[in-house]
Amino acid sequence: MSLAAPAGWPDPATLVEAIRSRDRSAIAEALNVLDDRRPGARACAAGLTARLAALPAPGAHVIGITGPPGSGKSSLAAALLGVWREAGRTVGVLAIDPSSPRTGGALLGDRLRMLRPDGDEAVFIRSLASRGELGGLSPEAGPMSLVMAAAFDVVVVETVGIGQSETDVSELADTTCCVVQPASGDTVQFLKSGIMEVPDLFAVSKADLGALAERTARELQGSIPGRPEGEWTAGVTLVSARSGAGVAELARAFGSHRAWLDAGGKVGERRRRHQARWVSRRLREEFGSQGVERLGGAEGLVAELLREHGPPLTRHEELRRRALSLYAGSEGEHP
Ligand SMILES: Nc1nc2c(ncn2[C@@H]2O[C@H](COP(=O)(O)OP(=O)(O)OP(=O)(O)O)[C@@H](O)[C@H]2O)c(=O)[nH]1
Ligand SMILES: [Mg+2]
Repeated sequence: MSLAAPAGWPDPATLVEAIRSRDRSAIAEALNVLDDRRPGARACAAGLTARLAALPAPGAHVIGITGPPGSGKSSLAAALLGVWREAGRTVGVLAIDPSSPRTGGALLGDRLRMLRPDGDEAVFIRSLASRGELGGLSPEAGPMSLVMAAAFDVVVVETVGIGQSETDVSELADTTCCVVQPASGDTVQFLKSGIMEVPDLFAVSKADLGALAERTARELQGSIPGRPEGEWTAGVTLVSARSGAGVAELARAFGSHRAWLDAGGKVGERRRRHQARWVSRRLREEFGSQGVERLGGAEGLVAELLREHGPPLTRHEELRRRALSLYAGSEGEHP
């Protein structure tokens, strides 16, 4: 696939340079291109992600903040942002907003803008519609996080959900934190039922509620399975966005997880695996699980994508063509 810009669309190479120098209008433009379904935009997006994926493993820390509706994710993200900014780090935020009126939770963007009315050039916030009511990640979130990671030291992706394979922010983050609110026994039960493996960190929010929060933290701590020597074991941090308690400690826990990934040279591999899963998931959405089977099955596809790694949008397009030609070979089966 050509990496040149189609007429009328920005030149990907120029755009990537501008993104890396944190040019806000270039970042906004790149995010718009990734969000645009027109063919010219798709071609430009492919060139853009190819260049972004080829950058030397960026130092950016991509953080996923997930958890049930109303658990306190946005408030916590805003508090963490304060800690990171104090440490001089630039921060990009992708807020996947289900805008659930149920919880009365403010959109993260609004909340942050409310907290920092003067505006901060080192912070960039972009809200993204969620795919469904439960806050499923839209397919654009993966490539968008690549743009953010090229520009900022820390990239936060906030999304509702815990562990559903479709909606999992852990598939684009280096470190995923699950936010659990006090006395949410259901959540703890749910977590125990099998997805304790997914988050790298747990935060029990609203610690200012006192004993209730402490009990929830103990319960959660007690259900984290032991890990073999050398493996990462998720810890539980009690935090209050309201009082600020535990926020710096949680920021340190994020740092420790990233340092653990770095020490084991795991960041690049983790990102390649995320990108492979992203491609595989896009193909399943278009061609169904039957289609994926014809391409070698989900596992086989991920293995192939890891073996022959390439920019995600480019690999996706190649495999789409392969799937289409398989279907063209057997008339009338295309879904
Ligand atoms: N007491 C207390 N309340 C909090 C704290 N953090 C958030 N809340 C409240 O919890 C509610 C939800 O907070 P949000 O930060 O919007 O939660 P969220 O998980 O982002 O919500 P959604 O994005 O709608 O899923 C709000 O009413 C907050 O005021 C906290 O540290 N202490
Ligand atoms: Mg929120």
